Amino acid sequence: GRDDWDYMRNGPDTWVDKFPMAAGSRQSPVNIETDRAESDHESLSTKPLRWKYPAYASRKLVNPGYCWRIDCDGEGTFLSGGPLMDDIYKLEQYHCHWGCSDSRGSEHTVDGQAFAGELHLVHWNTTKYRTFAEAAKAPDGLAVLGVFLKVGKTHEEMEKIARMLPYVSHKDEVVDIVDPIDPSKLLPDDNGYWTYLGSLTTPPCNESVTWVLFKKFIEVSHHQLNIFRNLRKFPRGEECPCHENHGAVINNFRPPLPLGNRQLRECGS
Ligand code: 1SD
Ligand code: ZN
Repeated sequence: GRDDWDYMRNGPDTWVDKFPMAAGSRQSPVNIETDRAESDHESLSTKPLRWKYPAYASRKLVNPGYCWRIDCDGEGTFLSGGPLMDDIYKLEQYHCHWGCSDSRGSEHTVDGQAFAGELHLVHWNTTKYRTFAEAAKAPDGLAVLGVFLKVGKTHEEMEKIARMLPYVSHKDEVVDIVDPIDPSKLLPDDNGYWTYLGSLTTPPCNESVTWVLFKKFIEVSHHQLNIFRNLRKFPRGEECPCHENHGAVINNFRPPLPLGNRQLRECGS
């Protein structure tokens, strides 16, 4: 069925059996070969990438069984410029990918190196499409901002999320966010980025995403990542269906796929 995929037995190698789009030529993630990036000043820098996220945009924290996710009220949010040019995108949700240890967890890699995690802010094109679902099917429908997580000091804004995760420890649990969480505080303090055209990294792997990956990572603590690793893949009250890792949500990343003949562009340092 629709939910019949995971990162273990029904892992990325098998997704194509049920989700044919996963075999496409515009898939994500990819390994960023920094030498291959073209600094395309004319088209990327004339209109800088700009965003605005009001504090009240983060509404609900959800455990869908394969990550944590914060669902947003896109009203008043804004992402435009850079590779998105004049189209206006709104924030739909943000979520995270991580490993079982601090040496892996990111989806994209940089010159073959993985990070401990990767945060994704998922936006949709409100200039051209009427709903998120409609945008998700279009080649220019979605824009995802990706931020690499590196182990270091405690991240203050991430701590607000970490503190709430025990309330959604099991699949399908949801809590309202009362203490505002500002997604712009989860972005690095430097705006340099790589950009390319790709896909969702989870089934059905629609080829609808303009990816923007910040060059600079953010730091989160080892303890904060361990709190992510405490999420469970199964609903409360149900017996753990898996004997491995007590049903913990870990290694929820898809390995890199070929960039092929796609263009990789960069802006800033
Ligand atoms: O993994 C997410 C998935 O959870 C879902 O949120 C989807 C958007 O509907 O996006 C993918 S991803 O490509 O942003 N990783
Ligand atoms: Zn993601």
